[in-house]
Amino acid sequence: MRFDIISIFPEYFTPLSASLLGKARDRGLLSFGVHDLRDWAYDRHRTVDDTPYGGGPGMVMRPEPWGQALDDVLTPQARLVVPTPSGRPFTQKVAGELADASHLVFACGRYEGIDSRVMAHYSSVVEVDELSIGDYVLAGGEVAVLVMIEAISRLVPGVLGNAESVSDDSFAPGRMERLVEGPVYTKPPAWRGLEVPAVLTSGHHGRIARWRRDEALRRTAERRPDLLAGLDRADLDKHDRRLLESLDLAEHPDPVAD
Ligand code: JEK
Repeated sequence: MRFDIISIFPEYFTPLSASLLGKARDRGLLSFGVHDLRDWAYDRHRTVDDTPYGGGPGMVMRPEPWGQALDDVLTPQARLVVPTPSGRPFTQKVAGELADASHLVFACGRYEGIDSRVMAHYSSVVEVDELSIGDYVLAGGEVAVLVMIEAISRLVPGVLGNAESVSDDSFAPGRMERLVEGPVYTKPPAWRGLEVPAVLTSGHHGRIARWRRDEALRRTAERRPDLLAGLDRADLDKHDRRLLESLDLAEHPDPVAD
């Protein structure tokens, strides 16, 4: 899979050479092109921004450098991803859809964002996704692109080892869809007076699976009542229902958003 990133701060992307992504690149599974938008700004000061039409605070990115850059970098099979606080939510499902593409181009805005005509124009050239990584305001698209690339890359076949399977992840399609995972433990069996739950060292694989499911349901109810509300009753077995009934599902202060 090929990733191209266009930004006025290309130095933000040095982490792509580290860790999991760096190894996947060295193994030929991923490749990255990081581009400085100012390379396509041809005036004497290499200007990329201007005042907003209609007035208001801040600056907006001018369309011409983006047009020059995207005409050079896009390919017919590419999808264009534009992070923005007003985008559709970037979820595990969206990450999975983007992981099926062979070429992704990311346009990182700064200031108050990119002149909307850029997205309007390229929508008739390639698939364009305006996406948001969450309900808070960043200073630009760069960090959002790092988040998206990390989430997408680990879904590309071969990037994760067999040991780190993707199907048990919170939000992964399957039985854990719409649940967060419960707590995890490793050695030593006792640490500062805290013991690992006995079931995990019992060797009873059935009981361990059931315990993990219970803890996932418990934690989802506690921390993500929004996810619990969206759970399909058909995905719950008798034991799941009994566990949920045993929990105090009284209204807690909403731990998400607001
Ligand atoms: C891309 C520039 C900064 C700052 C205008 C927006 C309501 C008006 C843009 N989840 C996410 N949060 N932030 C981003 C993101 C931020 C960006 C850019 C992505 C390009 N900025 C900026 C203020 C405003 N305000 C909030 C009031 C727009 C993002 C993602 N993905």
